[in-house]
Amino acid sequence: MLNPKIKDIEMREVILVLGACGQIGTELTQELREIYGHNNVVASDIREGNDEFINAGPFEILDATDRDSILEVIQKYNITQVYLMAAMLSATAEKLPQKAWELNMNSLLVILELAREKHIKQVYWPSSIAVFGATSPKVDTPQQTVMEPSTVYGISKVSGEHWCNYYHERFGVDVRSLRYPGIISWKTKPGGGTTDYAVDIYFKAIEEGKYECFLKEDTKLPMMYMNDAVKATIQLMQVDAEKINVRTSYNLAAMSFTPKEITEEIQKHIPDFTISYEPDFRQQIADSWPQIIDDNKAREDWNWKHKFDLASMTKEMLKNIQAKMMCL
Ligand code: VAH
Repeated sequence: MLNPKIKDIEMREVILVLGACGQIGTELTQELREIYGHNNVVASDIREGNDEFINAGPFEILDATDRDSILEVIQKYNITQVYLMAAMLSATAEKLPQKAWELNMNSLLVILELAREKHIKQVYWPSSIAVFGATSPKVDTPQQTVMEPSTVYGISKVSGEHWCNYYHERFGVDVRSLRYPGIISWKTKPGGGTTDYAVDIYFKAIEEGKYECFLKEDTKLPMMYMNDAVKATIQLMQVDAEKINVRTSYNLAAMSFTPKEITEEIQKHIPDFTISYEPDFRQQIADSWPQIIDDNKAREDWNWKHKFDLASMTKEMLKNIQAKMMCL
């Protein structure tokens, strides 16, 4: 009988999060540290994060496309899992198409190759509802359907999904992925996304009592509260491999709403809050995306279920933003 301690060490997961200072990366890293222990989750990003984050566990400055530096960190900490959260989002990607492609694709290919070479046991890579385009069904968008994205971000994500499936089928790499909707959080603001309005609106409602929205009032988009997104990500990585029947990326959903609907929900708490609409280039991006996602495959295969809806998320957002402002 092996000394149980040795077995534990052999089974110990040590996780590297690339892009740990981003909107999802920050909260994902914090939750992983709660589960696996602070010293078993190495946070990394292209630049230093805030002190609280840096001092909460191991941190490394890493370029997510730099294979040799990443391999050095993998060997330094005996990494077993990599969460690749570094990416350029939809709106910024339209301004820097080549850079977006390089970051979003080269980082994935580096990690998939390191996994093929057995330096990593398991990989998580986020896709997005941006993989769908104007020719995809807008309502109850299925797991498999026409996918003709018209944004650089969507093109990089649909390409990445096929690379993930190829590396799994051809080399047995255990890479797992979710098509995130717009993610809403209060701890770390998003950067460069088309769905960012749904975060900014809460901050502006409290700070200024008014918000100028860059999308039209009836633009319905799939959205999710950060807690649900982090829960789904870790749940997918922990489920037994035989339960996973999709190795491109799973549709994931919680709610869909328009700027008008989120405004009305905020006004239940801040009655004088007002909104104006000045659509910009991001309207065209949003118009190419689905309105309501069918995520039954994730619910059937690994028992996914969301917790937050628009009303409960709005309560959480306003409560936490107000508390955060009191501390400033
Ligand atoms: C973006 N937040 O707006 C991201 C997301 C579905 C949208 O991929 O680009």
